[in-house]
Amino acid sequence: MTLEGQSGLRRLHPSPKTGIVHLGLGAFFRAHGAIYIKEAMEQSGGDWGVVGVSLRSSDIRNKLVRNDCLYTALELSDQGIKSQVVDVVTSVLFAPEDPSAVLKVMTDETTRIVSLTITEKGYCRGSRDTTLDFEHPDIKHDLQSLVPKSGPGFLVRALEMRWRRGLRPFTVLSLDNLSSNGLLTQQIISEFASRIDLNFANWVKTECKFPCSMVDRIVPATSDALRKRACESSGHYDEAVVAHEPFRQWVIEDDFVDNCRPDLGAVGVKLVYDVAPFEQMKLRMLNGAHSAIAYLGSLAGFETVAEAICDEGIALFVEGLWREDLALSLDVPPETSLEDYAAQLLTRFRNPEIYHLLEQIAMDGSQKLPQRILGPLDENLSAGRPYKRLLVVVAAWLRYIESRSKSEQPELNDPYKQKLIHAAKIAPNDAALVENILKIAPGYGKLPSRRITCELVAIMVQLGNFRDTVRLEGDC
Ligand code: CS2
Repeated sequence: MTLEGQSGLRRLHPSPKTGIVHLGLGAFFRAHGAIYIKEAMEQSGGDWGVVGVSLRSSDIRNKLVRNDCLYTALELSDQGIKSQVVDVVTSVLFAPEDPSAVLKVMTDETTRIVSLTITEKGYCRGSRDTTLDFEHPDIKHDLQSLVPKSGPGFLVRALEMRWRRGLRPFTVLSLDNLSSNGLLTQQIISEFASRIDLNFANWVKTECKFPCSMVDRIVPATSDALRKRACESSGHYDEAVVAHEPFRQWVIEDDFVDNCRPDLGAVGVKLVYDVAPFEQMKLRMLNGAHSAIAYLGSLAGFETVAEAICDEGIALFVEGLWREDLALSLDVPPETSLEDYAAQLLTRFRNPEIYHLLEQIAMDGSQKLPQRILGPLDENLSAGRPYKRLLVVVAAWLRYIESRSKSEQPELNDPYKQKLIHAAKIAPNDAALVENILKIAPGYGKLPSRRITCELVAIMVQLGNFRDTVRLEGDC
């Protein structure tokens, strides 16, 4: 039996009315935010249907349109599989094909929230990491044109249209793994708006809201094997299926335009005054450890997180990273035990049912390491706290790039790919490799002093002997 192209999903009830436009309709939002929103509407009502927008690929639009915009979400754990159909997405647009339709729905009076999972690189940050890169080709284009290409471009042009029409702004809700994601988004949108009209920029500053948020759920990329598995357990073939772990968490600053939002508090979302401690703990402990496992695990020849974390050396390294290098860098959220949080992370990473590819996490290192590893590294260096394991992660990333520069396959997946590969290729030795590469990516510029370069080189030499490096106990 061929399953391809068949779908058992048809909508039996009318779609909900739309209140949210989501930019970047990848698996993560469909397995996390969309499910919370569905539950909030079931609990408390409200018109919070979601128009999904894909900025880069038509793939998910094509799959969801064949499905009446429904999809299956599978919860995977050693307790078995739980499956549900999510019906909160009302339509999907592929932005490059019809940018005007995207602007139209973003300027609709009923749209009160525009949420984003456009990934770290989608913010088009410049070398200072928290500002917009006006040399970015898409931003250059979007400044000249009323028909945008980038995420920031769509947000600014839609807000501008609302301002010119005298409408209220929408809340911009960033759900990406970036430090102070709301503030960062506000900063880049304000910089862009100032280039258009200062009165408009002032309106953005005073009327628009950019709450910070922390999102958490492990969502592996959907594969054909997963689609088959989903079909066996649910009885229908769904090309748009997403898989996720049982755990989920969402913490949001409760600061929405006109207080308009779904009743997320009713379904377990924490609505708080200050997200920073939650976000920092998650970004450093979970995402930082993920990056460590991705680069060290790839160098050691593992494929998935669950496989790599079962390696004693990698597990010891990650536990040391949490205990020695990260714990002291955190302002732990109220009523939270960091030890319990770390123990829970280990269990989540070990979930044998989640086939979370190291390759998926290793991509876009130039965009991910600044908030996960370089931030605490910089702070620990200034405060005289332990930092060697953080340096090991940077060294592993450098070796990973170097190995990708030696052959075309598998290729490096990073917005700075060309520059990074070139820098690795022309480096005559490890010291030059460290200096060439760290000069390129945003946020890395402030790192290398001579001492740090030497330490990185020494670790890179040891990484040749992987097991000695990951067992960095005591002496660091
Ligand atoms: C991962 C995250 O791909 C990555 O870089 O670290 O997607 C991670 O799985 C999520 O943030 C978990 O909430």
